[in-house]
Amino acid sequence: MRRLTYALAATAVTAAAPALAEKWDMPLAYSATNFHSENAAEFAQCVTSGTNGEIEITTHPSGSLFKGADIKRAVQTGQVPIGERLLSGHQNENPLFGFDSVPFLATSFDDSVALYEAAKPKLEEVLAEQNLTLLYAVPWPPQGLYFKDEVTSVEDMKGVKFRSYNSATARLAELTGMLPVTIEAAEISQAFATGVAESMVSSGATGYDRKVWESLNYFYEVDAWLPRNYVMVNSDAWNGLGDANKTVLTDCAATAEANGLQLSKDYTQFTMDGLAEGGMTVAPASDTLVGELKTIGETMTAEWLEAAGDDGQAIVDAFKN
Ligand code: PCA
Repeated sequence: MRRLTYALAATAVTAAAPALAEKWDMPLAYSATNFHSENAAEFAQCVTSGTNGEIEITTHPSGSLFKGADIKRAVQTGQVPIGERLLSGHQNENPLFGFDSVPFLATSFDDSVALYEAAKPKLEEVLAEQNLTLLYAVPWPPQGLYFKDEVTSVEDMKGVKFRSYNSATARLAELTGMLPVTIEAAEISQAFATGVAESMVSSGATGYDRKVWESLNYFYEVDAWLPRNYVMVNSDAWNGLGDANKTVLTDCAATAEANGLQLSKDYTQFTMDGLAEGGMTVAPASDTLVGELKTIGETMTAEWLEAAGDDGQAIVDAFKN
């Protein structure tokens, strides 16, 4: 009897002993002041306090730990357990990652959410095959066009040096006769200041965050698409967690997804106002330009559907129904 009591006591002591604290470094591609990064920092805090420090997440913004283009591989290979990246940044690897950058497919926040829900099961499957577990995803505000000089039609875009952030934006440049150069958002202020690039497609939020009015003069609202950032965990790291900590991460992720969406909505007008205060002309694109971009959008949609095959078509069908 006594032996049994001791045995039970020993078990109780083991169970009560605090688990070894894990420090998780979380690379982010975008600057600390960007709303995605601020949201990720809150998510990190939520996990750290929710797990009583058993998992302590530290965010590393601006591509300071891993450059944007290297973050997914770093998480996949376990160099870091968690990270955030622009999802469509991987569409050259698998067209499905570009479902949210098909021009004019989903142009509002509501449609962005519906498209994401339609794509999520397949997205999770593709990520799982790569040893990645999806935690949350947040859309950027609608994408518009930035230029140095006034642009009223595609004709005005010919030969302009254009900063791209994924293969869809590089293709857009090609189809409008511009010269694409891939540059991470964290480095665009310098690229514009030195003339390496003189235009881009992006959100008001990124232009505002990077103070592009120092080099550029026009922002045309196009609402072409709303690309997402997503937060992924290495699946081995995920599987190694206890159920309680998994629940904390999942709950904090759900909060971050909801908060991030709201922040993105709030930032849409706020940052366009900020661009105007910085001295830029902020206006809807001309009817001519919109019409021409829609035609280009049809070409790009057809190309994406061709590349993404049945899975891509199934996402579009689920979104439209
Ligand atoms: N900002 C990011 C992606 C989309 C956006 O609005 C960027 O320009 O890199």
